[in-house]
Amino acid sequence: MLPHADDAISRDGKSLILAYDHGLEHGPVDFDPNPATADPERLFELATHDAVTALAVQKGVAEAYYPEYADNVNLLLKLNGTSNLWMGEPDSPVNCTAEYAAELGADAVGFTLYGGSNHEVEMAEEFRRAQEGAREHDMGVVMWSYPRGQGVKNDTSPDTISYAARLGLELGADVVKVKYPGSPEAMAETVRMAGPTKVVMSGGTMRDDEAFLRNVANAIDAGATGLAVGRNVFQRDDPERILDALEAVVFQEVDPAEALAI
Ligand code: FBP
Repeated sequence: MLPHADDAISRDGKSLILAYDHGLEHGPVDFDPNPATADPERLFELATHDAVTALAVQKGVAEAYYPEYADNVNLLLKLNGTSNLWMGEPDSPVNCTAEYAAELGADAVGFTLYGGSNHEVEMAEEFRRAQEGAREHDMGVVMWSYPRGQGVKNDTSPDTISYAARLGLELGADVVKVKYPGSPEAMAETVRMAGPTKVVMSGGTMRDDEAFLRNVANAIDAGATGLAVGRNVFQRDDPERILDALEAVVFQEVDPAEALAI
């Protein structure tokens, strides 16, 4: 990683990446809890919230919607991604080059690596191309580091998650996005293994606002620099309200209960 490479998608060194690649990764079912979110425009509007430091989308969504929001939203372009229709060993086809991401105005690129999959070797080689392409165009690199597949017994164990974070450092990511390893102690070890690569916590679906914010606060106390979140924001009835609270927790380090009362 290079110093400051992720500045364009950070605020005071912290990040709140709004992830919106679910239409590809999971399909329309993810929009059911809040049907308005099937319209990418709704997410671009949410991404103008002060709390959001970048919006992560696939190429097609960026082509269609980003030009209108280029002045108000930082673009994190996912370069690979796969649909939920694929039933084979975890893999993620490359859908976009770093060069085209730069042409679209991306501030950073995102890339999923499934360490432990039978496709890890090819994916690592594809990541190399993406990472070096991003360097040529001064874009930050965010790795979605999700060990899974035949080589992985437990994809959320502390050892697996700290290894996932370490892959981010070893392969040259500026920011590595990992699942929460279950405890603040395990998160602290994950952050230690990532060295100068920043660690952001990945989302999931938690319906209890305070419990969700408490996990975020614990991760930050343990040294994570923020989160990359999708469903925990856009599936809520009032996504703006949780973004207000996240802004207080992530950037002002306000206690979660207090943040919800603001
Ligand atoms: P959520 O916050 O909604 O969990 O999204 C984070 C994310 O990494 C998305 O970018 C991606 O679409 C999804 O999770 C992939 O999740 P999985 O592969 O675990 O189903």
